[in-house]
Amino acid sequence: MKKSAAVLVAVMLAVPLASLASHHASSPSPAASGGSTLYVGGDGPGNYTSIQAAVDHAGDGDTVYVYGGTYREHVTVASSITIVGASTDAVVDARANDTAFTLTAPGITLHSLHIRNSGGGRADALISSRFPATSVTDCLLSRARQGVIADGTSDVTVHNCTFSRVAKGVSLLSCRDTNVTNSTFFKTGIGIWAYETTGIVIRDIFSEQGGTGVMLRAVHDVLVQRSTLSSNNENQVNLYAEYADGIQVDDCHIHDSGFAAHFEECTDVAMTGCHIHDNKIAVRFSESASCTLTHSDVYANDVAVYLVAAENSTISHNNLEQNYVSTLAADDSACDARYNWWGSRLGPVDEVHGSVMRVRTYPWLQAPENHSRTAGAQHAIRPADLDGETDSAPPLSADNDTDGDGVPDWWEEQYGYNPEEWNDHGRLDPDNDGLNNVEEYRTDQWGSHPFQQDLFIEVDVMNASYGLTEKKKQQMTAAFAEHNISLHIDDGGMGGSDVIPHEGYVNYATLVDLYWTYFLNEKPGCWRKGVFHYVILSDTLFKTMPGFVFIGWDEADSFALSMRYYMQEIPAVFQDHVHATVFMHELGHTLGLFHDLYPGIDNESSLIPFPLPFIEGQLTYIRYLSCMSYQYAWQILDYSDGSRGRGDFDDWGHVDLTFFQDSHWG
Ligand SMILES: [Ca+2]
Ligand SMILES: [Ca+2]
Ligand SMILES: [Ca+2]
Ligand SMILES: [Ca+2]
Repeated sequence: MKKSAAVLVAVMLAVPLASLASHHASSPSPAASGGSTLYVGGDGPGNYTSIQAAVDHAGDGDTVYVYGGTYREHVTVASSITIVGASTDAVVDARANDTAFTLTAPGITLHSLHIRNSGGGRADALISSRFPATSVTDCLLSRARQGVIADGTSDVTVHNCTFSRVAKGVSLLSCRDTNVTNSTFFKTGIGIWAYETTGIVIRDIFSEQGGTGVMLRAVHDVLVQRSTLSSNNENQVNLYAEYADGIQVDDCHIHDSGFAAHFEECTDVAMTGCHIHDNKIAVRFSESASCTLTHSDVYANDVAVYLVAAENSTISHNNLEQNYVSTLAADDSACDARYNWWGSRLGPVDEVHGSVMRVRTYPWLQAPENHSRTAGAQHAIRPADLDGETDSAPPLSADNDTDGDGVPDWWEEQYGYNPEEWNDHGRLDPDNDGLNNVEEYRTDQWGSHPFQQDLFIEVDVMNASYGLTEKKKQQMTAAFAEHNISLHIDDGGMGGSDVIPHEGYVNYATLVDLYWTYFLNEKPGCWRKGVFHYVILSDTLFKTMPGFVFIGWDEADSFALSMRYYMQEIPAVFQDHVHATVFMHELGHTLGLFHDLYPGIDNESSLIPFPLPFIEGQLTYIRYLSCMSYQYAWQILDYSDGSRGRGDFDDWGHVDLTFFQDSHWG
């Protein structure tokens, strides 16, 4: 699964960071025409020292030019002006509260700025607009709950921007005619989130190492073109749409992720010219009608096309090769699958699986079609250095901290440090459990130890009756203890556990909001992030999803389980045990155990309801006695140690207690 990713990474590394600088160096205003220019920073006569002061003195058509520097401001813009940074060294820092730019007039352009650190409240964003013709170009947007919010407006343009560590990059809510182009989304929980919006063009975007690249709900007339979505959270979907119609996906490159494209209750979806490989499930149409996949290369996925209650689908003129579990799986679906290349002149010999399906495959192609594989933006730039300078959380006040290193004397004495000699406890992590010594001290009250690996989990529930039983907690704790890891579950005793409100419908966007409200408590600097793994025991997830890992901000430190799913699926007598095993399964993902590490993890073959691939999958992984295998996920409350021979895997040897602080795939 790794070779194409390696090529891509090589390409990405070959892009010098200087090209980022040159992208953003051109400072002339794209919209300056006729108005006057006001200057902020710099040392010219009459220059303003704050952006807000200059903005307040600017009128429609004027330009505010911002010299390099860091401006710790919240700016409200009430006239139709252009704000231009000298380069992205012009930094607007909202100091982890409120919104950086609130736009209250039509026709405002923000160009060539680095905007960062907005607040953690529900409405806080780097840029928030309810007025038409908002334009954001050549900007860097980092560290925020929300990047650009456009709400109830039209003619929104986001062009040539980079989003890094933003929980929701671009939110389009009840908008018309919006464009997001030439932009990069890195470590974004959801890159582009569109709701009840009509007319969206997404072109030449790149999304990597986040949760979901593009998420669409109740939208119409969407074009996703020439975009690359890759290596996003293996438990989420690169391109997800629900209750939407009129979606065209052209020339996109989607690879090395869990699910490439998933359409739920959609109509009129047309994917063409795409290049989709090394995913678990490439394309899924569920309860959807009139969906097509044509002229695409779909290979090296576990399942290439998965139809569930899909009507009137067309899968034609594709090259469908070397998909490991099934090429076309159809459950209660009808599909025209003629004119495909199935990897053999004999056609789909053992490639199509299904039940209650009406699939036509004959005639098929006798040779692969020649598709150009130039699909997808290739301008990936890892904005690795964007996040160095942030306002850090205030230090924990420590009583009797003689050497002022943030950790009190008694703790240092207890663990053999010299309380009169300054230690870099914020970086020291002698037991390599991801908790530095300051965090070990903070969690000392709950039994952590700087020389003994600790694993903390915060559990929030939608119903006070949800949760693990004491007996199951003890069994799970014992399993970890056997591998010298102390498991600490906060389901009430460590200050984080909440009973959170019922949500009628929970999707990835809902989970991001719950994460910010009930885990971070709306504070971007919340110290529990990176210390606790976060769990939501939800009533439901989507319509019928059982559970998955999600990214609430920038890392895969969280998972959610649907309690109703298990109440319906599992006899009451087994429920306590199954809750525990699936809890441990999703927890394992946040410890770095994913399908791309070992294909027996989340082995789709054991789930697919069709006999042949099912039996094959069962036999392949029969010795892998782990809750990470779908085969045993409801039975075994443990990970495997790889000692059982062929098909087994050493989960315990691969547990990475720091993965949830720096998650990555592909
Ligand atoms: Ca000290
Ligand atoms: Ca530690
Ligand atoms: Ca420890
Ligand atoms: Ca909580």
